Amino acid sequence: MFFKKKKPWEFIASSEITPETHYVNRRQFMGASLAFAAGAALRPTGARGAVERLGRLQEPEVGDVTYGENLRDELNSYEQVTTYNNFYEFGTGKEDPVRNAGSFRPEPWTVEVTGEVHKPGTYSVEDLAPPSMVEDRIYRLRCVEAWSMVIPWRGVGLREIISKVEPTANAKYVAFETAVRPAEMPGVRRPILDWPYREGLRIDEAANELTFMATGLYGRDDLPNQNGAPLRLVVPWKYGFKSIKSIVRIAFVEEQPYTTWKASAPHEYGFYANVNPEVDHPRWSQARERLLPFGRRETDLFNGYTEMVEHMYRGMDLSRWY
Ligand SMILES: Nc1nc2c(c(=O)[nH]1)N[C@H]1C(S)=C(S)[C@@H](COP(=O)(O)O)O[C@H]1N2
Ligand SMILES: [Mo]
Repeated sequence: MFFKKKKPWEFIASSEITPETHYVNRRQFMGASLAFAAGAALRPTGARGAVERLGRLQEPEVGDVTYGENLRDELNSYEQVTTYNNFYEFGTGKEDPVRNAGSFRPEPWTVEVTGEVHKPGTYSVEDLAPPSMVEDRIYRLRCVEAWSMVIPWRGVGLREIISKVEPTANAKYVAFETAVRPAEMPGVRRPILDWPYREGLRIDEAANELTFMATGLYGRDDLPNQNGAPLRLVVPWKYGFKSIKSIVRIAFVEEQPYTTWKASAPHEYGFYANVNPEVDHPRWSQARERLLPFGRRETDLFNGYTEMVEHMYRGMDLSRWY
């Protein structure tokens, strides 16, 4: 008898993904969502000033939730996934994206594909992620701030997009850029980061089977604005900041591209940014993480995806990946 080995995104059956807005994980989240709401209420809110120092960004929030025991991996609720976000174009608070992204218009949308490709051009979201190719995948998202969520995404493998645009042999890296729309994105009116938000991957990382371009979540075909509508990257073995949102430009390039967080604080954020419990952030440990809304777990090397990615880093110095 032949057993097909399960892919890492198949461990939670897709039948458990429901399109319900208030999907509640039966065993955990009845109590948890109350704890989450209480935590949110206790968390300091209010506008932080324009003078906010970079050193204060991407900082772990501690003391605002009650730690439970290490939890099994269970889906976070739709509400958690769409109301606790990092998307600095809409502000630096966790509730800012959901609060401020309402007037963002993700339609119509085009993505410019440039550089070392045989088929450069302006593509629609449907060109890049045709409905016939869309699939659901459950991934843990591990933020560098030491929290994680388990999210059921919908979208296409980035490798499908790469094969469509046909990189040349000179393409060694892929660079991504987020939209900059001051009228719709209050965060970009302030120099919080060096806009546009930019991220990148080595070409083999981009073509890895795990690397995903999300166009929806929770069994829905569209992505909420605060999660990066209409299309955003998901790179589950790397810290969340690599998973760039609302992408307008994809460039295939020869040299390692400029990336926003590395440029902002090179001593704190690297290009590779692979999840690694043994390499602490200079200001906090990465050994453990808060599994939102109220759990706690040990952090896994490569966020638990070692088997599918470690071959790409053989010979590299683990301690320098940060
Ligand atoms: N354009 C853009 N992309 C971004 C960010 C951002 O501020 N701007 N934040 C990143 C960070 S730090 C994280 S943890 C994830 C959060 O994704 P989520 O809000 O969908 O959970 O998005 C990443 N992508
Ligand atoms: Mo993050």
